Amino acid sequence: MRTRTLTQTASHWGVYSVETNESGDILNTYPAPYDTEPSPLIRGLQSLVHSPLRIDQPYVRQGFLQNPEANGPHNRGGEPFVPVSWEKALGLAADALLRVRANFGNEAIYGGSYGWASAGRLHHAPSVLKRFLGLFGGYVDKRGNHSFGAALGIMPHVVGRNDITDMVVSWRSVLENTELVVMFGGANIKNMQIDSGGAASHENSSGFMRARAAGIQFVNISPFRDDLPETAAAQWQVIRPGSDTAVMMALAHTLITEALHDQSFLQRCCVGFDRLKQYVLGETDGQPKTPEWAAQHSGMEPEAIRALARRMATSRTLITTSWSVQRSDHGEQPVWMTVALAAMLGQIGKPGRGFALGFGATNGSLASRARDIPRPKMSLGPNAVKAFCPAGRTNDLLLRPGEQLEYNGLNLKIPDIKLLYSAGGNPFHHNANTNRLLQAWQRLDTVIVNEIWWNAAAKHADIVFPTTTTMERNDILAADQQSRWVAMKKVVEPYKSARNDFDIFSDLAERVGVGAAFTENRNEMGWLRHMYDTARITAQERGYAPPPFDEFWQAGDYLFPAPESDEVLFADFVADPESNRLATPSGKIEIYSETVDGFGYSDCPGQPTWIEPKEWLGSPISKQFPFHLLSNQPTWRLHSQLDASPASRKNKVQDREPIKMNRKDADAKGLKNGDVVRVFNDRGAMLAGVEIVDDLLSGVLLIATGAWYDPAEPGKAGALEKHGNPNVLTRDEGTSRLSQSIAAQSVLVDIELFTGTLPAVTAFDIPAFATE
Ligand SMILES: Nc1nc2c(c(=O)[nH]1)N[C@H]1C(S)=C(S)[C@@H](COP(=O)(O)OP(=O)(O)OC[C@H]3O[C@@H](n4cnc5c(=O)[nH]c(N)nc54)[C@H](O)[C@@H]3O)O[C@H]1N2
Ligand SMILES: Nc1nc2c(c(=O)[nH]1)N[C@H]1C(S)=C(S)[C@@H](COP(=O)(O)OP(=O)(O)OC[C@H]3O[C@@H](n4cnc5c(=O)[nH]c(N)nc54)[C@H](O)[C@@H]3O)O[C@H]1N2
Ligand SMILES: [Mo]
Repeated sequence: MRTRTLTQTASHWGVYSVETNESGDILNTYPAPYDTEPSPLIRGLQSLVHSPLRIDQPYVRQGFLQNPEANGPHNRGGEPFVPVSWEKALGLAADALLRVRANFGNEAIYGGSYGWASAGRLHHAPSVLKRFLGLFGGYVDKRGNHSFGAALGIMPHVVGRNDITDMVVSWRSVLENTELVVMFGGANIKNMQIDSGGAASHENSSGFMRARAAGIQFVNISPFRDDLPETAAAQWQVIRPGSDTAVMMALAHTLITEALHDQSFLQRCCVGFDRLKQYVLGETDGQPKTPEWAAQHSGMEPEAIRALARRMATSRTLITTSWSVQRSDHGEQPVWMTVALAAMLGQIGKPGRGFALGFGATNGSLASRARDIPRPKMSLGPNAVKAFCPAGRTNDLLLRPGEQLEYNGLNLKIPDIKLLYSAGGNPFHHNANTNRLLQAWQRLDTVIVNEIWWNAAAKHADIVFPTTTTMERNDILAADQQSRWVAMKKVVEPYKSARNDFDIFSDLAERVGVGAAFTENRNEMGWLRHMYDTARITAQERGYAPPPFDEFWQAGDYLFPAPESDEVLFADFVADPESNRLATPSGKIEIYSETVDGFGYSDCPGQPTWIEPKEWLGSPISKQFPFHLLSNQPTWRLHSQLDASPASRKNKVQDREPIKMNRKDADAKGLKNGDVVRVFNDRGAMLAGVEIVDDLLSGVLLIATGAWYDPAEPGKAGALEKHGNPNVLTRDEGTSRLSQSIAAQSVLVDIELFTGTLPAVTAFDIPAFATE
C-alpha cells in the first residue's frame, strides 16, 4: 500500500495542504477547508519545487571567480556560471563584504532589497538579509514602496497618516451603508487572490455580487472595463490613462458651481479649501476646470461628469482610487484630490462613505478584521547607516553617486554603492527602465543574490546562493491584513543543496564575526517558538487568547475573532476635530499644505493640481509613439513569481506575454489575434503576443507585468526583450520630487507586427555553465 502524506503550508495566495508520497514526490495541493473561494494560483508552486529551473547549488560568475576584486564595467548576465562549493561561495561573499566595508564603509552596501519574497515570518528573505547587514554595521536601505509610494509620500501631509493599507473600507461596511461607489481604476478581482505575507481565506471577490443584490451602484472610471467584474453591473466611464485628476477637478467644479459641497464640513475639518476652490474656478491660472475642460483631457463626456457629481452629492458615496492610478507621473495628485473630493462631499468619517485607497487591491483589504493583531516576527535590529534611497530610484542610486536627489523636502546625497545584496525580490522585475538598470548593474563591484530559480535576478549576479521554497521549511504565516496565524510545515526536504535564507545568513554572520548575535543561539524551531511566544504575550495584553505554541502548531492555525463592527476611518476626528487632531501641522485635513508648498516643487505644489504627465495620450510625443502602455498585475502569477508555472505559460501567446489591444487599433495596424508584435519606444523594445479585446480604450495597450526578462543578447543594455517584460519600456523618473515613487504607468510606445525570424523564448532556460 502506498502512503500519502498531507502537510499544511501557505503562500501569499493561500493556505493549502500538499500531498506527497513516501519518495517525497509532490502529488497535489488542496486549499484550506475554511477557504471558500480559493485562488487557482495555489497549484502554481507544486510543479516548480522540483523543476530543472531550480538552482541546485551555489554558483559564481566566471569573470568574478577569476578576479573578485575587479571594478566595473562588468558583463553580468552575459557570462557563464561556475558551480562552487558552499564553502567557496560563502567565503567569496564574506570576503567581498569585508573588503567593501574596509575600503568604502557600510554606506557602500545596498541592502534595500525590495521584494515580496514568500509568505512566512522567519524565512522572510529581505528581513533576514537586513538583520544580517544591520549586525554587520549597516547598509543603505530603501524607503517607500512600488505599490503605493506616491500615496505614502503625500498622505502624511494631507491626513497625518501613512498606513495606506488601512485606508480602506470593508465589504461589511459597504454592504450596510453605501449607495454609490465611484472607483478610479476599478477593483480588478484578479488582484484579490493575494496578500502580502499570505492570504488565508478568500471571501472578498464575491462581494460585488452581494453588493449588487443590495442595490449598491458602482461606477468604474478606467480605460479597461474588466477592472470591475461583470457581477458589479457597473457603469463604465472610460477615460484616458493619467487623466483622473482632471476628472476629479471637474467633479469639484460642478460641486462648487452648483453649491453641492459641504461648506460646514470643509470649515470644521479641513484647511485650505479656498485655495483649491480658486484653482478649480480658474481664478489662479485663468483656466476654470470645467467638465468641458476635463473632457478634452480625459475623453469623459462633460454631461456624464456633471451627472456623476450630482449623484455623488446626493448619495451615500464612497470614492475609491486604486493604487495603479498613483503609480504614474504626479501620482500624488489623484490621491490628494480623492481626499479633497470626499471632504467636499462631507462624507469622511461616516461608515461606508468618504474615501478608500486600494479597495480590493489585495485580498485582505476588504475583510472585517481587528487592527491590533500582533505578528510573530524576527527583529531586524538597528541599522547604523542613515543614507537611504526611495524605492524605485535604484537606477539613480547606482548611476549618480555623489549627486543630490530631492525628496520630500530633503536633499539626499546619493551614496556610492559598490556591493548590492538582493534576497526575496527580483530587481529585473520591479524596476522601471530595465536597460538603464542594466547599465547601472554593470557598474557595481559585487552583486550577491539569494534565489530559488534561475530567473533574471540570479542570472545577473556574481554570487548565487540557492534558497528553498516555503515547502522546504517550517514557518509561521501572519499577515497584516489577515486575522489568522497559520503553521507552515515542511513538506519536502530541500532541493539538492539549496538552503534556507536564515541558514545562509547564519553562516555568513559566523564568517564575519556576528554569528551568535544573528542566531541568538536559536535554530528554526527555536525561533518559531520564540517569535510566537513573544507575539502571544502582546496578543494576551490586547485581550486575545492564542494557545501555547505546541497547541497552535498541532492545530495548524489560530483565528483571531472578527470585531463586532469595523473601524470607521477618521470617525473620531470628524466627531471632534479639536480634541482628536490629525497629525498634520493644522491638526486638520490639509487640502492646502503649507509644508508641501514650502518645498517649492513645481511637480507637487501646495494643493491638488492638474499637471500633465510627461508621457500620455495628450503629450506631443504621442505623434511618434501613439499608444499608452499600461502594465498591470498578472492574473496567473504574483509579479514574476510562478511565471514558469503551467497556468502562467498556458496563457502565453506563441510563448510571449499577451498584450491586450482594442479591435480598432489592431485593424489599423493590420494585426490579428495570436500575432507576435514588437512594442517599442526610445528606451527599449519587447516582443509580445496580440490579444484583441473590445473593452479597452482605443489607443491603450495593456500587458501584465512579470514575464521573466529575456534579452536577445544577455548582458547587453538595449537588446530586444523576447518575452514581453514591459519594464524595458517604462520610465524610471520619479512621480515627483515629493515621493520619488515609480511612474511605471506613464509610458508611450508604438507597436508593429514582428516580421523577422522569431527568436525562441529562453527565459526558462538555465544559464551556460563553465568550469573554473
Ligand atoms: N511595469 C511595472 N512594473 C512594476 C509594477 C507595475 O505595475 N508595472 N508593479 C510594481 C509593484 S506594485 C511591485 S510590489 C513590484 C514587485 O516586485 P518583486 O517583489 O521584486 O516581484 P516578485 O516577482 O514577487 O519577486 C520576488 C522574488 O523573490 C524570490 N523569492 C521568493 N521566495 C523567496 C525566498 O524565500 N528566498 C529568496 N531568497 N527569494 C525568494 C522569487 O523567486 C522572486 O524572484 O513590482 C513593481 N514593478
Ligand atoms: N493576481 C495578482 N494579484 C496581485 C498582484 C499580482 O502580482 N498578482 N500584485 C499585488 C500588488 S504588489 C499590488 S501593489 C496590487 C496592485 O493593485 P492595483 O494597482 O490596483 O492593480 P493593477 O492591476 O496594477 O491596476 C489595476 C487597473 O488600473 C487601471 N489603470 C491603470 N492606469 C490607470 C489610470 O491612469 N487611470 C485609471 N482610472 N485606471 C488606470 C488598469 O486598467 C489596471 O487594470 O495588486 C496586488 N494583487
Ligand atoms: Mo505592489
